[in-house]
Parts: sequence; C-alpha cells; structure tokens
Amino acid sequence: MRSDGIPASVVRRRIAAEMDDDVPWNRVLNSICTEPHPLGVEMAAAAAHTNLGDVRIFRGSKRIERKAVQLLLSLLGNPEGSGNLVSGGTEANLIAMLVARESARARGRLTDRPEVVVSSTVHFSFTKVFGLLGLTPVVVPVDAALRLPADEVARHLNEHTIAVVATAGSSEFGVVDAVDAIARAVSAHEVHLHVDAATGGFIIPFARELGHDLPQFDFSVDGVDSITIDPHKYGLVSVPAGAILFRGAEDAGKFAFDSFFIDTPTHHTFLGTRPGGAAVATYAVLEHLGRSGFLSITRTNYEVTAHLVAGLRAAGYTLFIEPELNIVVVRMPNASKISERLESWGWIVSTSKRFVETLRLVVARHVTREMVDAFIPVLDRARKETEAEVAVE
Ligand code: 0PR
Repeated sequence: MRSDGIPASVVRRRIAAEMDDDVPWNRVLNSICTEPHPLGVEMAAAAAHTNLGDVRIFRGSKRIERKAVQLLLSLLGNPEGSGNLVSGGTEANLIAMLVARESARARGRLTDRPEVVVSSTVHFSFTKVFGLLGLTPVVVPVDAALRLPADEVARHLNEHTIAVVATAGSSEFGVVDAVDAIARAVSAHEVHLHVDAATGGFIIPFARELGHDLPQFDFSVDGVDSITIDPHKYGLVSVPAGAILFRGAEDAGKFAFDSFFIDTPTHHTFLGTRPGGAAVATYAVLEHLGRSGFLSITRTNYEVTAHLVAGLRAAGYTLFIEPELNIVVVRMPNASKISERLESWGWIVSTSKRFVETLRLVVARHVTREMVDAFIPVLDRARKETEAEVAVE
C-alpha cells in the first residue's frame, strides 16, 4: 500500500482502464451468468454496506432476504419450506450435503464411509464439496440421453448412501434429469434427494408454462428434499446470489452454528459476513419482473436458441444433442483450437471433450439474434483457418 493515497479520479480511471479489457457481453457465449438487471444492480449498490451476518444491525435487510427466499420457495412449489440465500451454487450444494449428512446422523444411519450417488456429468462443485466433507461419490454414467438413469441409481443405494443428486439443467449439456423417476427409485430408502437446479431453476418453470416438454424437477415432485437455484445465473441478479431451499420448514436449521460472542443469532450459511446487496437485488428483480417478466424473457431466450441452432445447421454444423434448455452443443473437431482462435478475436466460447469434441455455446439472457448472426460467420472463419493449420501440421 502507498504511504499517500491517490485521488479518486485517478483510481476510477485506472480501474476503468482495466475493466475495459473485460470481454463485453455481446461477445460472451460461454457464461451462464449474464448482464444483470439494472434494478438489481442499483439495489445491490444501495445495500453495499449491509452484512447479513449481523441481523441485529441489518434487521430490515434480513427481512428482505426472508421475502426473497419466500418468493423462490413459491416459484419452486413449496411456500412452507425453508432456505437461505448464499454466495452461489457451490455453497448451496455444500449446505445441501451438510444437511443430508446431519439428517443421516439424526436417523442413526451415518456410517464411517458416507456415500452420495451422482451422475457422471454432475457439476464439479460437488467434487469440491465431497473433498471438504469427506463424502465418497458413487458416480453413475449418464444414459444415451445424458441423464442420470433412475434404475442405476436404485442399484447403487446401500447402507452408506446418505444422498442422491439429480441435476435440473446440467451446465455442460443443458440436460434435465428425470427427477420424478429418480425420486421414485429413492423413495423406499431414507436418503436425501437433492436437485441441483443452479442452471435450470430459472428456466424450467417458465419453459414448461410456455409448453416446452421438460420434466418437473421441483418440490411438486414427491421426495425432493432440497434444491439449489441461482438468481445470479438465469435469474438476472448480480453476483453473488445463490439459494439453497429445503422441503421441510426445519431443514435449513439443520446447518446451524452459534455466533456466540457477537450476540447475533445462529448462522445457517457457510459464509459469516455476507452481502445483503445480493438479497435485496434478488428480491428487487423477482418482484419487478414477476412471472410475466420471466415468461417473456424465457420466450425470447428460446427464440434466440432456435435461431442459433437454425443458423448452425444452415452453415452445415451438427448438434451433439437437441438442446432442452439454452445450451447448444455442436460437434466440432479441433474444438479447443477453434475456441482459442475465437478468443484471440474477442469471442468467448467453451468446449467439452467428455464424449466427442464439441463446442458449447450458452445462450444466456444477454445473447441476441444480432449476436448470433455476427458469430456464425466468425465461427466459420475460425474453423476453416484451424482446419488449414491442422492440415499443415
Ligand atoms: N451447479 C450447476 C448445475 C452449475 O451450473 C454451477 C455453475 C454450479 C453448480 C456452481 O455454481 P457457482 O459457480 O455459482 O458456485 N455453473 C457455471 C458453469 O460451470 C458457472 C459459470 C458461470 C462458469 C459463468 C463460467 C461463467 O462465465 O458453467
């Protein structure tokens, strides 16, 4: 740190100069997070001084958090449930697994080697969580439709199993697991069923209402115990805004730590000091847009996805799978090299090599038809130049 400070105008200029180098949204095709809604940004800034780790001071902000959680519980069909806003999908999944472990302990079923059944495409945040909590993943390969097969889940349940994780919108392929079939497979066992809807939670309810054929994934499915849903992804809220929701009114309380010396009530999230800005932004955006706002945004989002798919097909590309959500996965030899070339030209895409080489394009809320029309010729050029380069090598 300098001995003397520097003027605010200089600091602003320096920061602006660095941030100018961040890729503009109209060149971003790999990110599930998006340009946040301006009302959320405004409210997050207004609450930048708040800390939900101390609810004696920020009691009004805390009430807003409860309201935001209530809106999310209602969206997912369980107004009687419980939950908390957290920093994102990773923390939500961590808390879900902690609660699953505590539930197993309370039932006298926690063994010395607790296991969690997951699909081979489960989000990598679970790898972090399992490492931290000492849980053993039991990885079930996805079926031909890239879903976690319910019959295989049933085969892998045993006395060590404390939880099963289904995914409602895999971030890699945008596939929604058959949550009801998985719930039926798990129902005879005292096992926690968690649904990771970090990516799909703000798409599927509206897409279903618009007539898209997607499985039900929320608390309306009997046996779903908890759900991760992230306002900072398709919910249009600024980072960091995640949520962990539970079926039971008492469940969120199973992860509880006393913050005794500051005389604040028990903490139910992993973070202690945590941003009230995220909570007020979530509340503001959900209230402001309402169901009709999200329906209209989702309709546009699917139209843009269809436009991208049509454009890619017209240019001769083949999809790896038919998109269920707003993630388009294209078969693409030399995908990594093409992605690098695109990045050098300012376009950010991602790739997957799990099954075959593919380019993964995320139609987040900021992606427009104009952006798609600008992208496809650039992709073509990147592919042709890469093919020519590979042929010479
Ligand atoms: N579960 C699912 C299904 C997810 O898609 C993600 C993140 C998580 C959990 C973890 O959530 P947090 O990252 O909020 O802790 N999915 C995105 C992904 O892996 C994260 C992301 C977002 C990556 C924006 C890049 C980016 O630019 O694709």
